Amino acid sequence: MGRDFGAAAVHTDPDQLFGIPLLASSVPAVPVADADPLADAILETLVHRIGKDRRAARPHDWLAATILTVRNDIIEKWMASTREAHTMGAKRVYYLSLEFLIGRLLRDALANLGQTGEIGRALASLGVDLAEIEEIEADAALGNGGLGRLAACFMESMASLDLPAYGYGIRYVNGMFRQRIDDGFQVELPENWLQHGNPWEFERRESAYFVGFGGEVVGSESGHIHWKVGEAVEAIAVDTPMVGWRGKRVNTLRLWTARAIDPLQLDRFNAGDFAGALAGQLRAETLTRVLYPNDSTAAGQELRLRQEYFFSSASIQDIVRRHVQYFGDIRTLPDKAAIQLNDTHPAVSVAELMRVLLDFHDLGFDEAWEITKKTFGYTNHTLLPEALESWPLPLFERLLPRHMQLVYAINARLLREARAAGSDDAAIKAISLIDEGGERRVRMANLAFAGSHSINGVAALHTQLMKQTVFADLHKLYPDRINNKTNGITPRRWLQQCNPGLTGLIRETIGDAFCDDTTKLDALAAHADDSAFQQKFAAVKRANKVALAQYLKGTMGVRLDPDAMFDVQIKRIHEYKRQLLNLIETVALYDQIRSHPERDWVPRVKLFAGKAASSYHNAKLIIKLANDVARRINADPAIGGLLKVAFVPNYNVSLAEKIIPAADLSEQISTAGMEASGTGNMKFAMNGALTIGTLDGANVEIRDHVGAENIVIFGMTADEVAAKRAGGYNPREAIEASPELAQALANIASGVFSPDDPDRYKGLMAGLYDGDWFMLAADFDSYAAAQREVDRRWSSRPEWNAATIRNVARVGWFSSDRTIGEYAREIWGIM
Ligand code: 26V
Repeated sequence: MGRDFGAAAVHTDPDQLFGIPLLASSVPAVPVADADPLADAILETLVHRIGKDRRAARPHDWLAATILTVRNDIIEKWMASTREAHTMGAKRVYYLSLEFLIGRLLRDALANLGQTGEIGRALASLGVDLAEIEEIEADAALGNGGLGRLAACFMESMASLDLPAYGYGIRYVNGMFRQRIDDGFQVELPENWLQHGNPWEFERRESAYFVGFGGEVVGSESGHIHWKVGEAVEAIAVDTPMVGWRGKRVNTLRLWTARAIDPLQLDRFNAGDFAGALAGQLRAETLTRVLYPNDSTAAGQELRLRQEYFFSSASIQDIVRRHVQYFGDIRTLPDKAAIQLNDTHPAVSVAELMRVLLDFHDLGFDEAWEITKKTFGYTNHTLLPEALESWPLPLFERLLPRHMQLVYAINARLLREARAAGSDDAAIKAISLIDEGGERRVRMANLAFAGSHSINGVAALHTQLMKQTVFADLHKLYPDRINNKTNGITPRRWLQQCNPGLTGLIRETIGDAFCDDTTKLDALAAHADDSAFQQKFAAVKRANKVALAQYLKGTMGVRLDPDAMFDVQIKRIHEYKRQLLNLIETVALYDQIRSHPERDWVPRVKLFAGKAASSYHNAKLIIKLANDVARRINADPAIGGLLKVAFVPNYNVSLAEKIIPAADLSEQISTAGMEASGTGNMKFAMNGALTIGTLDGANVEIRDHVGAENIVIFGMTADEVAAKRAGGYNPREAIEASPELAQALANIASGVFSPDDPDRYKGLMAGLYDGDWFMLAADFDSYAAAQREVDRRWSSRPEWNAATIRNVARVGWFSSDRTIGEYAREIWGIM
């Protein structure tokens, strides 16, 4: 578990005690800490907890000492929050998620506690720069993308709204892979966020549960059903405090780590089989070793199902244990616990709770099923068929034989209800928990739906499509269950912390009411046309761009002109998100600039960042294309700096916090109907970028809020996409109708950007002619025209500034506080 910060861990390694201090030059010769009790506290922690002399301390030692000092204050609040929930007998929320993309925590915690200033001053008196040590904190990347980041925003908002809530997930030793770009290609490297230890976490050895796998189900003499497991591991709780805004409340993020029950098999060890003696431990630890780096296709691997059951079982056992301990009667569970399933990854929890209620609490099936449905809510985050989880039935049965029985029993009941309600054979097939077409599979989305009283989508359009497509028949059967909760983002991290310049300007202009209620940002609209305010607003943006340019100069050696438009697309690389559409338009623009250098082109910097799933061939090829396009365009003197392209490696939360405040244009260009919500779209708008986007996901609602005149919308609607697909879409026709597109595709296909391997993109381009599932060709002309409209607006800067100010003013509704308020009132029944 890395360094042990919990115990009085003292390093006695002489090298460490007397090593060369990295911050030596900034350590004042005369101690000045005496006057500041906080500085004393940090120093005291450094010496007694980290075991470092002040002169020998390295940045990571200062970071750990600072976190441990701040943590003391957090612990007090944490205990008070827990005590309060207990004495009030409050209903608790449990957010079950296989991903929590929380990023760095120190800046967040300090800002929410209102201690940034005092800690900064205390550290300065010790010769340490707070910003510098904040920067070296590891970015906790326990998630893939939007779904994981949403869980992190929700944890912060639940604490900010003073809701007693627990997040449950897995403490992966290796989170999202580190991305290196080698010669333009993505290379995946293991991520190692725990290498310097993790001073935020508390291991709770007393909170441990057995989780079983395999074996068989037997009936005992007493008539009880007994699952004789084939193998068991121990789940150990590791808790991280989640601090709410203004330090109101501190909640718990409880992540499970797997341990072997018998970590060292002494008999084997004594027999000389040293590796064999540790094999059980290795096998157990493998369970919580790595995050599945895949958000496109079901991993289809046994380990993934094991991870899902492991964390579901431990969480359900913990929730039931807490309930019984506090309230005595398991029958009151739905009154005191709301469990939210973040997508289907924890859906096996439905069967697990049933098992606990039936096999350990002796409830009848009907009663157990009512309790289960009242307790669970399920959030769907994608309609992509390849991302809808299902497990081969033989695998499910082998790993979870008791749950398999329960799935059958639940299914029998579900299909009985469906038949009674008049569902026809086709509907029955669609509703069934078992997919019978081809190899039999257990459908996790149907299980989650059946076992929940609420099923929500994450944006209005997405929810509507859920009703019309994947859940059409289940929706007909249970028309009251599907509801919408449009996503949101925490304004603490995504405005106040990442953009102090803009936050300061807003505060001096409209006061700080927006810090507690982002809808108060609307007061800014009154200043949108005020040219003095516009100038200050533009100056903040420019300063952010200068800072980003400097950072990228230092990290990747690219020179960016802060006066050019920063046009940004950062998110997971996926064909439906259409980074390729952006790149093809970039190539077309490049062509145009070369052919018409005399025209009044708007200087642009095109920034891309994002990771591709390791197995996703086309996504990785798109990364290579971005780098190839960048290499060629950036080296072309004929372009005269009018166009610059950069692919920034290793996209993560911390990088997003740097890029978003510096963006002028936000690219949200998915094929309509495919992006469930998007949350980057909200972050950019809140930081004063203009959106170019399709009517997809939350873009639709962003347009409604900021006003159609303050966003650039292009392309087909979701209905038009569906109609075109149904009517036999012919991409070749679309390409031939657009000379600009045809030329760009020909350039890419012929190796203009890949002279070292001219055929590199032949297949990718042929795919557009042959199928173009994501309809790039159909939307290309509309997109290119929208880009020229963006140019026009940029050229009239007062108009641009007014529009981006109105975006900031009107996007306050997209705070995750609003989203969580809706979950609390309408799903969880706790506000
Ligand atoms: C599926 C799988 C399949 C097995 C391997 C690992 C894995 C990981 C993730 C997923 C599903 C990802 C779904 C997802 O991230 N959806 C995104 O959710 C965001 C928050 O609601 C939303 O803003 C994005 O539009 C949506 O794509």
